[in-house]
Amino acid sequence: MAYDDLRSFLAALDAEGQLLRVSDEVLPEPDLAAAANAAGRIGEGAPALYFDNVKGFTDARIALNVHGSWTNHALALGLPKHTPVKEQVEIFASRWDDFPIAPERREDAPWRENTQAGGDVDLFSVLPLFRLNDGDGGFYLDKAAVVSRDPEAPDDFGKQNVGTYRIQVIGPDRLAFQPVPVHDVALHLHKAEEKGEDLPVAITLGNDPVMAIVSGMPMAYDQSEYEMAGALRGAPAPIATSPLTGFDVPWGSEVVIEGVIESRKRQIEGPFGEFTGHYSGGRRMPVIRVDRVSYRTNPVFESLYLGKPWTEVDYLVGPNTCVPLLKQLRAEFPEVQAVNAMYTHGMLVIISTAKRFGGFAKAVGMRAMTTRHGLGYVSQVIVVDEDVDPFDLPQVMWAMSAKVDPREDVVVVPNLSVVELAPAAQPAGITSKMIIDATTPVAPDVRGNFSTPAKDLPETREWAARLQQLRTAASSR
Ligand SMILES: Cc1cc2nc3c(=O)[nH]c(=O)nc-3n(C[C@H](O)[C@H](O)[C@H](O)COP(=O)(O)O)c2cc1C
Ligand SMILES: [Mn+2]
Repeated sequence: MAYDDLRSFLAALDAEGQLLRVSDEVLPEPDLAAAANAAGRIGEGAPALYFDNVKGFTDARIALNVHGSWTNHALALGLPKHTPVKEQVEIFASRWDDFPIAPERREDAPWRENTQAGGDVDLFSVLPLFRLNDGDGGFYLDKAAVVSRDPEAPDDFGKQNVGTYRIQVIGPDRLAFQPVPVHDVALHLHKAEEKGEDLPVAITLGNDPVMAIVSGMPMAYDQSEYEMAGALRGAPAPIATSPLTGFDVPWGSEVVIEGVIESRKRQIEGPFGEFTGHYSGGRRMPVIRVDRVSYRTNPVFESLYLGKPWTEVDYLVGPNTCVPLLKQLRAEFPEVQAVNAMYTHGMLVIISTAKRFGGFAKAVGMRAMTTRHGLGYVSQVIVVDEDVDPFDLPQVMWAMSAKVDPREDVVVVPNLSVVELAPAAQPAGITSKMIIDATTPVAPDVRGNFSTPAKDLPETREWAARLQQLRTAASSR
């Protein structure tokens, strides 16, 4: 089942009992963010939240926590709601192999219904804005997709980018945003600023659930997020041409904001409670002038709470970080079995791999750090044997506790790149990184006493099935 817009997905969540409508009057602050924060504290399976009675707003519809549980993530991918997370990652990886699926261009985009342009642009009249964490410096659009084109290749569909970057609303027609240097929009902006040109952008808000996933996914520079959305949906992604920039934007979005990133201008943005569980400070960031806003009648404003994990962002960027790393590693090392990069957008990654020779696992770890995403995020890598499941943390802890000789198996490399947001970085943007090789040494690496591993008994598999049957029979009595 592919959802063409946020509304149809909210309806599907509702039908599955995964949308909680809060109809009692609430305060915009702190109720909205506190409710979304709480959704991450009530155990697995939390629903999306929908508010339409918010004090001070006469006409607001606010959706939060839309991807904020494995249940909702499964439904976003059109899977049965109880699909275990490891299986969701496997299915995600197999759908990736269908990339690219060309998008389908449609004419009748529903966000064409209403327009503000030029001096009439007033984002405060369209969006029911509220702050998330109590130290935030202002109002944020933190689940929007930013569409931009490579100024040197404006007709290259693959190089047109769709990415999620936090956006602060600093005026009725002004935004500031934070492009991390390893990301595609930063590259586009760099090219435009070299020429002294503004960079046009289209920002889409309230997107279909798969667009939200691909927009935050670290794919290769020239891979199209729309063509990846098609692969993940199992159907072409519906797109439309935005009226001002002419960019390709999701057909079903609630709001489309167009304008330019003003060349070489910077303004204070932040602070903002981030995915690291810490605030970024206020820093000088690029600014956007908004020239046109298109929006649906009765738009739904979607936002996302993030802070101390786990929150919605951790679900949203869990599988979508695991799978690109898996594919990029396997392209060079087919021995790699599985990648669990679900901790803080892959700041810590667990990789299982077969080994060709001694030292191999450490090479796999180093490669993870030098992937594009790795350059900005991957700071700690735990490498385990192919028979250890990186999604089964007790097994990973067993490998760490039983197979690691700290002096030989922990590699620390100083002064590598990381996002400025990494709280442990020193100075901001620079960190040491670590590989823990928790694999069994293989020749010519002859260390330790690993010659007699205790393997599961040959009959165990049969007995596991038997126990399951006996248990089912007992519970149905
Ligand atoms: C909710 C959310 C907020 C994000 N905020 C930012 C941000 O402010 N700046 C940034 O560079 N990346 C941010 N990211 C991460 C990027 O979206 C992600 O790494 C993605 O791969 C970047 O796309 P790109 O590779 O096409 O540039 C955010 C992701 C999510 C899901
Ligand atoms: Mn991209």
